[in-house]
Amino acid sequence: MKILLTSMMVALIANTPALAADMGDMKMNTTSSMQGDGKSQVVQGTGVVTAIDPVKGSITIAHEAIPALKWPAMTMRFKIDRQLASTVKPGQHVKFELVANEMGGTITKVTALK
Ligand SMILES: [Cu+2]
Repeated sequence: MKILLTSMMVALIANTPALAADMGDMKMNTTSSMQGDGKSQVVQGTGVVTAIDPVKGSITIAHEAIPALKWPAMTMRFKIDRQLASTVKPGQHVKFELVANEMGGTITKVTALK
């Protein structure tokens, strides 16, 4: 499983210069937030939007593994600002920034990928 994930990530990085740059940012963000209170962490990830609830202000994303949080790939719901939620649609592959904590997380940035 670990070997599979690692080789997937290597393949992704090799094929996607932009993603490689994002991974670098993620490491820097992780380092700086670990010097803070340790309760929340800003990380970046990618995934596919599976549902949006603008009324509740939630978005469900089938996200890829987030090594900084030791999260495997999974589908989960996050909080999101309603206006931000309106910028993406279910089915879109997105890049996102997440403020993660023990209770889940809040999406603070989300951008559709081509
Ligand atoms: Cu998750």
